[in-house]
Amino acid sequence: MTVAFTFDLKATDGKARSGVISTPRGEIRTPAFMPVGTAATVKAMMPDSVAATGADIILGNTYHLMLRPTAERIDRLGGLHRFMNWQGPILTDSGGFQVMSLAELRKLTEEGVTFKSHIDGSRHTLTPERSMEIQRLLGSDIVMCFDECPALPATDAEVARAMRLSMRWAERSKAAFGDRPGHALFGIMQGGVTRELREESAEALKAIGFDGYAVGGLAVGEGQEAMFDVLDYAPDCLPVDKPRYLMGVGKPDDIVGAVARGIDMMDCVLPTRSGRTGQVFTRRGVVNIKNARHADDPRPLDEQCTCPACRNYSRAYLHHVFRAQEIIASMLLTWHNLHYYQELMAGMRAAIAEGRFADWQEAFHAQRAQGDI
Ligand code: PRF
Ligand code: ZN
Repeated sequence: MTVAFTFDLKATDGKARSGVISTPRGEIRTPAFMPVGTAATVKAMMPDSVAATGADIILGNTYHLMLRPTAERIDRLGGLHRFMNWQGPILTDSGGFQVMSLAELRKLTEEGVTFKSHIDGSRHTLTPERSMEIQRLLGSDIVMCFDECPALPATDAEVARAMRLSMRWAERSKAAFGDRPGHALFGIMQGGVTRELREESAEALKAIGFDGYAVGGLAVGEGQEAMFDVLDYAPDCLPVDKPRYLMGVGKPDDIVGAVARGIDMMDCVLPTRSGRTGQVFTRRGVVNIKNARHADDPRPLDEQCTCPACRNYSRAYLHHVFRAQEIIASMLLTWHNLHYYQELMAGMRAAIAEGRFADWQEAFHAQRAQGDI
Protein backbone atom coordinates (compact mmCIF):
# COMPACT_ATOMS: atom_id res chain seq x y z
CA MET A 1 0.00 0.00 0.00
CA THR A 2 1.29 3.46 -0.83
CA VAL A 3 0.78 6.03 1.89
CA ALA A 4 -0.01 9.45 0.51
CA PHE A 5 2.00 12.56 1.26
CA THR A 6 -0.13 14.70 3.59
CA PHE A 7 0.24 17.75 5.84
CA ASP A 8 -1.87 17.94 8.96
CA LEU A 9 -1.84 21.37 10.61
CA LYS A 10 -2.47 20.63 14.28
CA ALA A 11 -2.08 23.98 16.06
CA THR A 12 -1.47 27.65 15.38
CA ASP A 13 -0.39 30.32 17.84
CA GLY A 14 -0.26 33.79 16.32
CA LYS A 15 1.34 33.12 12.94
CA ALA A 16 3.36 30.16 14.27
CA ARG A 17 2.17 26.71 13.19
CA SER A 18 2.72 23.16 14.32
CA GLY A 19 1.75 20.02 12.45
CA VAL A 20 2.79 16.70 10.98
CA ILE A 21 3.83 15.82 7.44
CA SER A 22 3.16 12.14 6.72
CA THR A 23 5.21 10.31 4.12
CA PRO A 24 5.64 6.59 3.34
CA ARG A 25 9.07 6.84 5.01
CA GLY A 26 7.75 8.33 8.24
CA GLU A 27 6.35 11.42 9.87
CA ILE A 28 7.94 14.85 10.00
CA ARG A 29 6.96 16.94 13.00
CA THR A 30 6.79 20.64 12.16
CA PRO A 31 8.29 23.13 12.65
CA ALA A 32 11.10 20.86 11.42
CA PHE A 33 14.84 21.43 11.11
CA MET A 34 16.53 19.33 8.42
CA PRO A 35 20.24 18.54 8.95
CA VAL A 36 22.20 18.86 5.71
CA GLY A 37 23.59 15.64 4.22
CA THR A 38 25.05 17.10 1.03
CA ALA A 39 27.31 14.24 -0.08
CA ALA A 40 25.18 11.32 1.18
CA THR A 41 26.37 11.86 4.73
CA VAL A 42 25.57 14.28 7.53
CA LYS A 43 29.23 15.04 8.10
CA ALA A 44 30.77 13.48 11.24
CA MET A 45 27.51 11.72 12.18
CA MET A 46 26.24 8.16 11.82
CA PRO A 47 22.63 8.08 10.57
CA ASP A 48 21.41 6.52 13.86
CA SER A 49 22.99 9.42 15.72
CA VAL A 50 21.29 11.96 13.44
CA ALA A 51 17.96 10.30 14.27
CA ALA A 52 18.88 10.25 17.98
CA THR A 53 19.22 14.05 17.96
CA GLY A 54 15.54 14.17 17.02
CA ALA A 55 15.75 14.77 13.26
CA ASP A 56 12.83 13.35 11.28
CA ILE A 57 14.18 14.28 7.84
CA ILE A 58 17.50 15.20 6.25
CA LEU A 59 18.45 17.15 3.13
CA GLY A 60 20.48 15.90 0.16
CA ASN A 61 21.90 17.78 -2.83
CA THR A 62 21.31 17.14 -6.51
CA TYR A 63 24.37 19.16 -7.51
CA HIS A 64 26.94 17.27 -5.42
CA LEU A 65 25.49 13.79 -5.96
CA MET A 66 25.12 14.19 -9.75
CA LEU A 67 28.83 14.97 -9.95
CA ARG A 68 29.95 12.34 -7.43
CA PRO A 69 29.09 9.44 -7.32
CA THR A 70 26.34 10.28 -9.93
CA ALA A 71 22.58 9.73 -9.61
CA GLU A 72 22.71 6.73 -11.95
CA ARG A 73 25.20 4.93 -9.68
CA ILE A 74 23.13 5.66 -6.57
CA ASP A 75 20.06 4.34 -8.40
CA ARG A 76 21.90 1.12 -9.33
CA LEU A 77 22.87 0.72 -5.67
CA GLY A 78 19.27 0.91 -4.50
CA GLY A 79 18.68 4.64 -4.09
CA LEU A 80 19.98 7.27 -1.67
CA HIS A 81 18.21 5.95 1.46
CA ARG A 82 19.83 2.55 1.12
CA PHE A 83 23.15 3.94 -0.13
CA MET A 84 23.65 6.15 2.95
CA ASN A 85 21.59 4.03 5.37
CA TRP A 86 19.08 6.74 6.29
CA GLN A 87 15.60 5.22 6.22
CA GLY A 88 13.62 8.36 7.10
CA PRO A 89 12.39 10.95 4.61
CA ILE A 90 14.91 12.84 2.45
CA LEU A 91 14.35 16.22 0.82
CA THR A 92 16.65 17.01 -2.08
CA ASP A 93 17.52 20.47 -3.35
CA SER A 94 17.33 20.83 -7.10
CA GLY A 95 20.86 21.98 -7.95
CA GLY A 96 20.36 25.46 -9.35
CA PHE A 97 21.32 27.26 -6.17
CA GLN A 98 24.47 25.17 -5.69
CA VAL A 99 25.50 25.61 -9.35
CA MET A 100 25.37 29.36 -8.84
CA SER A 101 27.43 29.29 -5.64
CA LEU A 102 29.92 26.47 -6.38
CA ALA A 103 30.33 25.70 -10.08
CA GLU A 104 32.62 27.49 -12.51
CA LEU A 105 31.94 28.90 -16.00
CA ARG A 106 28.18 28.89 -15.68
CA LYS A 107 26.00 29.66 -18.69
CA LEU A 108 22.33 30.33 -18.06
CA THR A 109 19.72 30.05 -20.82
CA GLU A 110 15.95 29.58 -20.98
CA GLU A 111 16.64 25.86 -21.29
CA GLY A 112 18.75 25.52 -18.13
CA VAL A 113 22.30 26.00 -16.93
CA THR A 114 25.56 24.51 -18.14
CA PHE A 115 28.58 24.59 -15.87
CA LYS A 116 31.94 23.12 -15.02
CA SER A 117 32.22 20.85 -11.98
CA HIS A 118 34.06 22.32 -8.98
CA ILE A 119 35.51 18.83 -8.42
CA ASP A 120 37.16 17.95 -11.75
CA GLY A 121 36.19 20.68 -14.23
CA SER A 122 33.96 18.36 -16.28
CA ARG A 123 31.03 19.94 -18.17
CA HIS A 124 27.40 19.32 -17.13
CA THR A 125 23.93 20.61 -17.86
CA LEU A 126 21.02 20.97 -15.48
CA THR A 127 17.51 21.69 -16.71
CA PRO A 128 14.21 21.36 -14.86
CA GLU A 129 13.72 18.00 -16.61
CA ARG A 130 17.19 16.69 -15.74
CA SER A 131 16.89 17.87 -12.13
CA MET A 132 13.58 15.99 -11.77
CA GLU A 133 15.19 12.88 -13.28
CA ILE A 134 18.17 13.05 -10.89
CA GLN A 135 15.94 13.55 -7.85
CA ARG A 136 13.82 10.57 -8.98
CA LEU A 137 16.93 8.40 -9.41
CA LEU A 138 18.05 9.38 -5.90
CA GLY A 139 14.65 8.32 -4.57
CA SER A 140 14.01 11.68 -2.91
CA ASP A 141 10.79 11.96 -0.90
CA ILE A 142 10.48 15.72 -1.23
CA VAL A 143 11.69 17.01 -4.57
CA MET A 144 12.45 20.71 -5.10
CA CYS A 145 11.68 22.60 -8.32
CA PHE A 146 14.62 23.76 -10.39
CA ASP A 147 15.04 27.51 -9.83
CA GLU A 148 17.46 30.40 -10.13
CA CYS A 149 18.37 32.32 -6.99
CA PRO A 150 20.13 35.62 -7.74
CA ALA A 151 22.73 36.86 -5.25
CA LEU A 152 21.66 40.04 -3.46
CA PRO A 153 22.10 42.94 -3.90
CA ALA A 154 20.74 42.79 -7.45
CA THR A 155 18.67 45.25 -9.46
CA ASP A 156 14.89 44.88 -9.45
CA ALA A 157 15.03 44.04 -13.15
CA GLU A 158 17.52 41.24 -12.52
CA VAL A 159 15.51 39.85 -9.59
CA ALA A 160 12.32 39.99 -11.69
CA ARG A 161 13.97 38.22 -14.63
CA ALA A 162 15.31 35.42 -12.40
CA MET A 163 11.93 35.05 -10.63
CA ARG A 164 9.97 34.82 -13.91
CA LEU A 165 12.45 32.31 -15.34
CA SER A 166 12.10 30.30 -12.10
CA MET A 167 8.30 30.32 -12.51
CA ARG A 168 8.58 28.98 -16.09
CA TRP A 169 11.01 26.36 -14.77
CA ALA A 170 8.53 25.54 -11.96
CA GLU A 171 5.94 24.71 -14.60
CA ARG A 172 8.42 22.51 -16.47
CA SER A 173 9.48 20.88 -13.16
CA LYS A 174 5.86 20.00 -12.40
CA ALA A 175 5.30 18.51 -15.87
CA ALA A 176 8.51 16.48 -15.68
CA PHE A 177 7.83 15.31 -12.10
CA GLY A 178 4.54 13.79 -13.22
CA ASP A 179 2.29 11.84 -10.88
CA ARG A 180 4.26 10.05 -8.15
CA PRO A 181 2.09 8.95 -5.19
CA GLY A 182 3.91 9.21 -1.86
CA HIS A 183 6.45 11.67 -3.27
CA ALA A 184 6.08 15.42 -3.06
CA LEU A 185 7.13 18.29 -5.28
CA PHE A 186 7.68 21.72 -3.69
CA GLY A 187 7.58 25.01 -5.61
CA ILE A 188 10.10 27.74 -4.73
CA MET A 189 9.09 31.38 -4.38
CA GLN A 190 11.65 33.94 -5.56
CA GLY A 191 11.50 37.73 -5.89
CA GLY A 192 14.23 39.06 -3.63
CA VAL A 193 13.10 41.68 -1.13
CA THR A 194 10.48 43.21 -3.44
CA ARG A 195 6.91 42.63 -2.28
CA GLU A 196 5.28 42.88 -5.74
CA LEU A 197 7.68 40.27 -7.12
CA ARG A 198 7.12 37.93 -4.15
CA GLU A 199 3.35 38.22 -4.64
CA GLU A 200 3.64 37.59 -8.38
CA SER A 201 5.80 34.54 -7.66
CA ALA A 202 3.34 33.15 -5.09
CA GLU A 203 0.43 33.54 -7.53
CA ALA A 204 2.36 31.78 -10.30
CA LEU A 205 3.23 28.85 -8.01
CA LYS A 206 -0.31 28.49 -6.65
CA ALA A 207 -1.69 28.44 -10.20
CA ILE A 208 0.61 25.49 -10.99
CA GLY A 209 -0.16 23.75 -7.68
CA PHE A 210 2.42 22.05 -5.42
CA ASP A 211 2.52 19.73 -2.41
CA GLY A 212 4.46 22.37 -0.47
CA TYR A 213 5.97 25.80 -1.03
CA ALA A 214 9.47 27.05 -0.30
CA VAL A 215 10.57 30.61 0.26
CA GLY A 216 13.83 30.79 -1.69
CA GLY A 217 16.09 33.72 -2.40
CA LEU A 218 16.58 34.74 1.24
CA ALA A 219 19.63 34.51 3.50
CA VAL A 220 21.73 35.47 0.50
CA GLY A 221 23.32 38.57 1.98
CA GLU A 222 20.33 40.83 2.67
CA GLY A 223 20.63 40.62 6.49
CA GLN A 224 18.17 39.46 9.15
CA GLU A 225 16.08 42.62 9.22
CA ALA A 226 15.43 42.56 5.46
CA MET A 227 14.75 38.82 5.60
CA PHE A 228 12.21 39.26 8.41
CA ASP A 229 10.59 42.13 6.46
CA VAL A 230 9.92 39.67 3.61
CA LEU A 231 8.81 36.93 6.02
CA ASP A 232 6.31 39.38 7.55
CA TYR A 233 4.17 38.92 4.40
CA ALA A 234 5.59 36.14 2.17
CA PRO A 235 4.25 33.08 4.08
CA ASP A 236 0.76 34.67 4.07
CA CYS A 237 0.83 34.61 0.24
CA LEU A 238 1.07 30.78 0.34
CA PRO A 239 -1.69 28.18 0.91
CA VAL A 240 -2.51 27.62 4.62
CA ASP A 241 -2.88 23.86 4.21
CA LYS A 242 0.55 23.14 2.68
CA PRO A 243 4.01 23.09 4.33
CA ARG A 244 6.16 26.20 3.97
CA TYR A 245 9.92 25.73 3.77
CA LEU A 246 12.49 28.50 4.26
CA MET A 247 15.59 27.40 2.36
CA GLY A 248 19.08 27.64 3.86
CA VAL A 249 18.18 29.27 7.21
CA GLY A 250 19.81 29.73 9.59
CA LYS A 251 21.12 30.84 12.99
CA PRO A 252 18.94 29.92 15.99
CA ASP A 253 17.39 33.41 16.20
CA ASP A 254 16.69 33.37 12.43
CA ILE A 255 14.86 30.07 12.88
CA VAL A 256 12.79 31.29 15.80
CA GLY A 257 11.88 34.47 13.92
CA ALA A 258 10.93 32.46 10.83
CA VAL A 259 8.69 30.10 12.81
CA ALA A 260 7.04 33.12 14.47
CA ARG A 261 6.21 34.33 10.94
CA GLY A 262 4.61 31.08 9.75
CA ILE A 263 7.47 28.90 8.43
CA ASP A 264 7.24 25.10 8.94
CA MET A 265 10.55 23.71 7.67
CA MET A 266 14.17 24.85 7.47
CA ASP A 267 17.64 23.53 6.67
CA CYS A 268 21.11 24.91 7.22
CA VAL A 269 24.73 23.75 7.30
CA LEU A 270 25.37 25.90 10.37
CA PRO A 271 25.04 23.30 13.17
CA THR A 272 27.13 20.72 11.29
CA ARG A 273 29.70 23.08 9.77
CA SER A 274 30.11 25.00 13.04
CA GLY A 275 30.61 21.71 14.85
CA ARG A 276 33.67 21.14 12.70
CA THR A 277 35.03 24.65 13.26
CA GLY A 278 34.57 24.67 17.03
CA GLN A 279 31.53 26.98 17.19
CA VAL A 280 29.01 25.62 19.66
CA PHE A 281 25.37 26.69 19.99
CA THR A 282 23.97 26.77 23.51
CA ARG A 283 20.89 28.19 25.20
CA ARG A 284 23.12 31.07 26.30
CA GLY A 285 24.49 31.84 22.84
CA VAL A 286 27.57 30.81 20.86
CA VAL A 287 30.65 29.35 22.54
CA ASN A 288 34.00 28.96 20.78
CA ILE A 289 35.55 25.79 22.20
CA LYS A 290 38.98 26.79 20.87
CA ASN A 291 39.11 29.63 23.39
CA ALA A 292 41.81 29.15 26.08
CA ARG A 293 39.31 29.83 28.85
CA HIS A 294 37.94 26.29 28.41
CA ALA A 295 41.31 24.51 28.81
CA ASP A 296 40.88 23.71 32.54
CA ASP A 297 37.09 23.80 32.72
CA PRO A 298 35.66 20.53 34.13
CA ARG A 299 32.04 21.56 33.41
CA PRO A 300 30.04 20.37 30.41
CA LEU A 301 29.28 22.70 27.51
CA ASP A 302 25.72 23.02 28.72
CA GLU A 303 24.63 21.65 32.12
CA GLN A 304 21.11 21.00 30.89
CA CYS A 305 21.95 19.37 27.56
CA THR A 306 21.49 15.58 27.39
CA CYS A 307 23.69 14.97 24.32
CA PRO A 308 26.76 12.67 24.59
CA ALA A 309 29.18 15.61 24.41
CA CYS A 310 27.55 17.23 27.43
CA ARG A 311 26.73 14.07 29.40
CA ASN A 312 30.16 12.46 29.11
CA TYR A 313 32.78 15.14 28.52
CA SER A 314 34.13 18.35 30.01
CA ARG A 315 34.76 21.59 28.17
CA ALA A 316 38.44 20.90 28.86
CA TYR A 317 38.26 17.60 26.94
CA LEU A 318 36.36 19.12 24.01
CA HIS A 319 38.86 21.99 23.93
CA HIS A 320 41.75 19.52 23.91
CA VAL A 321 40.46 17.25 21.14
CA PHE A 322 39.50 20.26 19.04
CA ARG A 323 42.98 21.80 19.41
CA ALA A 324 44.57 18.40 18.67
CA GLN A 325 42.39 18.12 15.54
CA GLU A 326 41.05 14.78 16.69
CA ILE A 327 38.09 13.45 14.69
CA ILE A 328 36.02 12.98 17.85
CA ALA A 329 35.92 16.76 18.24
CA SER A 330 33.91 17.09 15.02
CA MET A 331 31.72 14.16 16.04
CA LEU A 332 30.87 15.44 19.53
CA LEU A 333 30.44 19.11 18.62
CA THR A 334 28.28 18.27 15.59
CA TRP A 335 26.14 15.98 17.73
CA HIS A 336 25.73 18.69 20.36
CA ASN A 337 24.83 21.36 17.77
CA LEU A 338 22.27 19.15 16.03
CA HIS A 339 20.84 18.17 19.41
CA TYR A 340 20.56 21.85 20.33
CA TYR A 341 18.77 22.68 17.06
CA GLN A 342 16.34 19.78 17.46
CA GLU A 343 15.61 20.73 21.09
CA LEU A 344 14.89 24.23 19.84
CA MET A 345 12.37 22.86 17.33
CA ALA A 346 10.79 20.54 19.93
CA GLY A 347 10.47 23.47 22.35
CA MET A 348 8.73 25.56 19.70
CA ARG A 349 6.40 22.70 18.69
CA ALA A 350 5.32 22.19 22.32
CA ALA A 351 4.88 25.93 22.91
CA ILE A 352 2.75 26.34 19.78
CA ALA A 353 0.63 23.31 20.70
CA GLU A 354 0.05 24.76 24.16
CA GLY A 355 -0.58 28.32 22.98
CA ARG A 356 2.41 29.85 24.77
CA PHE A 357 4.75 30.60 21.86
CA ALA A 358 5.13 34.32 22.67
CA ASP A 359 6.29 33.47 26.22
CA TRP A 360 8.62 30.80 24.87
CA GLN A 361 10.13 33.30 22.44
CA GLU A 362 10.69 35.83 25.22
CA ALA A 363 12.42 33.22 27.39
CA PHE A 364 14.58 32.16 24.43
CA HIS A 365 15.87 35.69 23.92
CA ALA A 366 16.26 36.36 27.67
CA GLN A 367 18.43 33.27 28.13
CA ARG A 368 20.70 34.21 25.22
CA ALA A 369 21.09 37.72 26.62
CA GLN A 370 22.71 36.24 29.75
CA GLY A 371 25.71 35.00 27.76
CA ASP A 372 27.90 31.96 28.37
CA ILE A 373 28.54 30.76 31.95
N1 PRF B 1 16.80 27.97 -4.10
C1 PRF B 1 17.20 26.66 -3.98
N2 PRF B 1 17.96 26.25 -2.95
C2 PRF B 1 18.31 27.14 -2.00
C3 PRF B 1 17.93 28.49 -2.07
C4 PRF B 1 17.12 28.94 -3.17
O1 PRF B 1 16.73 30.11 -3.29
C5 PRF B 1 18.48 29.11 -0.94
C6 PRF B 1 18.37 30.52 -0.55
N3 PRF B 1 18.69 30.74 0.79
C7 PRF B 1 19.17 28.10 -0.23
N4 PRF B 1 19.07 26.93 -0.89
N5 PRF B 1 16.86 25.80 -4.92
ZN1 ZN C 1 25.16 18.93 24.40
